Amino acid sequence: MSLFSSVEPVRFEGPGTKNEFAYRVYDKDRRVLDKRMEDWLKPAVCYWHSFNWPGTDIFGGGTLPRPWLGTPVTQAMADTKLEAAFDFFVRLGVRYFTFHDVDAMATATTLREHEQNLKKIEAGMAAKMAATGVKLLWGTANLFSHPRYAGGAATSPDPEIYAWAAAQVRCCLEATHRLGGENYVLWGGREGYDSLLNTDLRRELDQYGRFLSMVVEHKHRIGFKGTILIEPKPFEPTKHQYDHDVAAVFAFLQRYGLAKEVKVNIEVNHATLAGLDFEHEIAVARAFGIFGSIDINRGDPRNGWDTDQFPNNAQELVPSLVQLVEDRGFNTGGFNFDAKLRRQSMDPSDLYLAHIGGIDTIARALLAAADVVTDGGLARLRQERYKGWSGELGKRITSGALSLAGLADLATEQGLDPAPRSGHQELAESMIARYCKY
Ligand code: XLS
Ligand code: NI
Ligand code: NI
Repeated sequence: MSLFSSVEPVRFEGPGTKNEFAYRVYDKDRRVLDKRMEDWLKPAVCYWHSFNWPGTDIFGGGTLPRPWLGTPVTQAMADTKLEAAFDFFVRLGVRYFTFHDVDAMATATTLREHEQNLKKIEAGMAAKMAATGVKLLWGTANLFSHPRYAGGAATSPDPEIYAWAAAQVRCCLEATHRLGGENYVLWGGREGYDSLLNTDLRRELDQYGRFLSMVVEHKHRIGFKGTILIEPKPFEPTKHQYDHDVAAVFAFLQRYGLAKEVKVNIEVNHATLAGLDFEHEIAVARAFGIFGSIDINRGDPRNGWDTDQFPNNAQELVPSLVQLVEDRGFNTGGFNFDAKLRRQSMDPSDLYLAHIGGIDTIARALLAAADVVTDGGLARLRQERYKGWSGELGKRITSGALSLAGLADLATEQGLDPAPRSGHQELAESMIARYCKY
């Protein structure tokens, strides 16, 4: 028995069901193109917001019953939390979870204690995973909550704090590896600044580059085959975060020679905060070959912070899912629900309802995206739009055969007089809308 035992295992019952604790669309074994729905989506529940956040905000205390939380968190509390979390994963019927080191373990004050406590809960996780078949999508170290990290971890002005962070990451990366994690995430929550007046930006970036290189080097040393992921976010809690968006992360990876080693975990809400569309972030990551995984929690268009809401608008997600389907799915990534309940959603059943709604939403978007890709109209529209580039002139330009002067002379001599052509944007948009029927 756990806090989450009152809900019967959630099953697919189809769109007509009256049961709120059933999937209407998410049918894990349904074949979508060449893959099972579950293999396309790989939904994951996060430990942090779901079990480790009591519903506090800056104006008020916890509202959600999470009896295993306290200061400090004892091993018994961590064990109760583990029990409740796995009970939830199994009843919800998801195959993956994600966690931060401190979400799962008993509170530690020294590094030795940290290592021991993480190992203890790792043993508990390993046993639960073996018994249930639940797998780890990614692990990550929390390098932002403890007061020591107020000025950053890898970008801290203090090398002793940097060393603490390194120790935490080594423990968590190794634990993730032993647990068969498919990825390891670094979200640079405080790797940024609140004021440039007291910040040596160049030094901090070099420190961060070195940190990441050490992580990559250690990954290879221990034989971890998963993907190292950076999670871009423009700000919050800091005024400016160095991993601002996918393009900024790529520039950083290139500068420190890590572009082939590290990919990105793109969060919908973070794209919104950066003033970018989620599908833009995916497109940039694909263009640079660094697309990894997704945190599918969304923001609120009128609020300028990470509201971390469960997704509920499938149509909005279809352009992103089209890209995923065009790529034939994730490599090591998945859809992590890095999402928070609202503070008034204090019934244990609310955590189920939130995830069921969110998982059905991504399932709807997947089905629509698969139809769009099968239809082929959108791909044809794009192909047609760029077809000049497969012609002789296009090939000569992209091959590098022409200089600026050579190209200018050619244009002048041939008297080029190209007519503008329609981009058919409205048609493209209606091609998405027409398949949003699930
Ligand atoms: C915070 C981030 C965080 C990362 C993991 O905004 O989304 O939850 O996903 O540290
Ligand atoms: Ni976030
Ligand atoms: Ni996230």
